[in-house]
Amino acid sequence: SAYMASEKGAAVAATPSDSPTIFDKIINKEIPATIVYEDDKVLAFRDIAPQAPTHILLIPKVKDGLTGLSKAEERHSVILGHLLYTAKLVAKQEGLEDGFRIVINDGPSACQSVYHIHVHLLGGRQMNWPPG
Ligand code: D5M
Repeated sequence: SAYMASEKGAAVAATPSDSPTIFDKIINKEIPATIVYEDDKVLAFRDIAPQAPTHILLIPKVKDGLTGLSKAEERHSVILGHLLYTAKLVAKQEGLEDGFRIVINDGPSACQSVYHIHVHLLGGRQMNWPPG
């Protein structure tokens, strides 16, 4: 894929900002993505650089300033809850009966590379702890 070879490199290159991201193009169907779940508020699609047999990103269709979790305001509580509940539905849909991992990377130290909040849903293999 054309995605940057180094995930860490991509994260270092990304500057936190509220500008439109590649995820807006996915929401607007301007670039292809493998969408696995969609409702009026959220979109779930397969990560282009999967780190597990199942690796799905869940995003709000309207960013509303939510570049990352650290920017959350009280008004975002409903969409944040809906993202997590949807992650559970998609985990079930993906057959992740034995467990799954939810990750939200926030900021440069966590290697966030896209500044449109997204929940990673990972599964289909044994996860390790602590994470990298
Ligand atoms: O995660 C950002 C994630 O976004 C990273 O795992 C790659 C993924 N990504 C980037 N571009 C695309 C497209 N076009 N389709 C699907 N997935 C994509 P972060 O937590 O910011 O490091």
